[in-house]
Amino acid sequence: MANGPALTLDQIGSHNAERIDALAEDYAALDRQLARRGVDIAQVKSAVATFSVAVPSWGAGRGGTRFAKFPIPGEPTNIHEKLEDCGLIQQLGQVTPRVSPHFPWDKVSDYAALREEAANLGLGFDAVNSNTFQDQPGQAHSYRSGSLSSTDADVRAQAIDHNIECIEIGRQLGSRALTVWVGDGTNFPGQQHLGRSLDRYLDAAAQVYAALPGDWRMLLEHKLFEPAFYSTVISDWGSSMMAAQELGPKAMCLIDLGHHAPNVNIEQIVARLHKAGKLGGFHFNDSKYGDDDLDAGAINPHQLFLIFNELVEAALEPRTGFDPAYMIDQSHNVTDPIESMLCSAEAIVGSFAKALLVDREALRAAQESNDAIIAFRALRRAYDTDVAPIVALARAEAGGAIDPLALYRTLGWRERKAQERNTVGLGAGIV
Ligand code: AFD
Ligand code: MN
Ligand code: MN
Repeated sequence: MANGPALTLDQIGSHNAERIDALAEDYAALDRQLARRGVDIAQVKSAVATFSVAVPSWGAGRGGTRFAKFPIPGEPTNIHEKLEDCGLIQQLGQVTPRVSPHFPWDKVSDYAALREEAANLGLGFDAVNSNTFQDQPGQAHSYRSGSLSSTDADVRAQAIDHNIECIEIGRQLGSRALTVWVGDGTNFPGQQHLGRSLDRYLDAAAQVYAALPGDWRMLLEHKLFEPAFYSTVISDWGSSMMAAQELGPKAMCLIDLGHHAPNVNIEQIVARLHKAGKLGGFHFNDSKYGDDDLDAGAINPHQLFLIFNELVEAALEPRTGFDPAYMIDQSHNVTDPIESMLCSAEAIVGSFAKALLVDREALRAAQESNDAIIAFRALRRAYDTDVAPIVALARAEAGGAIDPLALYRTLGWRERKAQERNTVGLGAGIV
C-alpha cells in the first residue's frame, strides 16, 4: 500500500507559526531596500514560486568514492524508500517536486503503481537516465570497452535497446526526457580512433533518438573525464552540441557543472548553447578540483549566480524550445542526503532569485558604454543581496517550512527509518 505524506500540516504549521513574525520583518526590510532600487519584491517572489529543480533518485542514498562508502543508518535501499525521502524533501522545501529515476537501478515490475506511489507523496518523475556505464547481472554483452560507441555492433545494439527501454519506462512514469551519459572513452593515446568512436556514438544515438516520442527531448550529458582518463567520447560542450545538432531538434545539451576542465567559464557555455538553441538542462553540483560531487553553491556560489544570470538573460531572448530542465546531481558522502538536497535546492533557487535582482537596464547601459566597473557592480549588487526572506516566504506560502533543516532535525527521521529499512552494504562506489 502506498505511503502518504510524511509530515502533517500541523507539524509545518506550528513550526512556521513560531517563525513567521521574524520572517515578515526581514521581508519588509528587504522590500524597502529593493523598492529604492526599483525592484518589485512581490514580482521576484512570484517568479521564485514558479521555480523548481528535480532531485536524482540516486542522490537519496549516501554516495562514496572509489575508495569507500560510509552508509548511514536509515538510508534508502530501493526506489520506494528513495521516493519516501524525496517526498519529505519536497514537503519541507516545496521546490523539488520531481524525481529523476535511473535504470536499471530503479527497476520495478509495475510502473503505473510506482507513478501513483510517487503522486501520493506529492511527486512526479523527471528525465529518465539510462545506464550503460556498468554491467548488470545476466547481461549478454559487457560494456567494458564502451557502450553506444563500442566497436562491437552487438554491444551497441544492447546499449540502444536499453535506452529505448528507458524511454518506454519513462512514458509510463510521465517523464518527457531521456538523459544519456555514457562512460565511453579511453585511458591510452591510440587506444581508439578518436574520430570513429564519435561516429559510432552518433550512429547509435540516432537510433535511440528515432524512438523518442514526439514531445520528448534527449538530453546529452558531456563529461571531460572519469571513468575514462585520457579521452571521453562526449567530452565537452563542443562534442555535445555537434551531436545534438546532428541528431535533430529534440536533442539538447545538458550541462553538469562538475564535468568541465577546472576554471572553465561555464556561464559562457550557457550563453553559447542558448545561442545555438541547444541548452537542454543542468545537473547542479559544485567542485573544487576534479570532482562532480559537492553540494551546489558550496564552493563557488558566485559561479552558480552567474549561470542563473545567463539564464535570466536567455529568458529575455528565448530561442525555440527554450525550457531548461533543472536537476541536482551530487554525491552526498559526508552528509545526510536529505539535508544536502534541502540546502542545495535552497542555494539553487536563491541564485535564481539573485539573478532576478540584477538591474538589467544599468547593466546594458554600462555594457554599451564599455564601463566595466559599473557593469560588474550591477551584477555584484544583486549577488550581495540576501534573498533568504524571499525564498523562505515563497516556500512557506507554498506550504513548506520556513527553516526546512531545523524542522527536519526535529523529526528523528533516520532513527525511525533505521528500524524499518534494510542496512546498506559496505563497499565502494560513486553512487
Ligand atoms: C555519473 C556521471 C553523470 C551522470 C550520473 C548518472 O558523472 O553525472 O549524470 O552518473 O548517470 O555521476
Ligand atoms: Mn550528471
Ligand atoms: Mn557527474
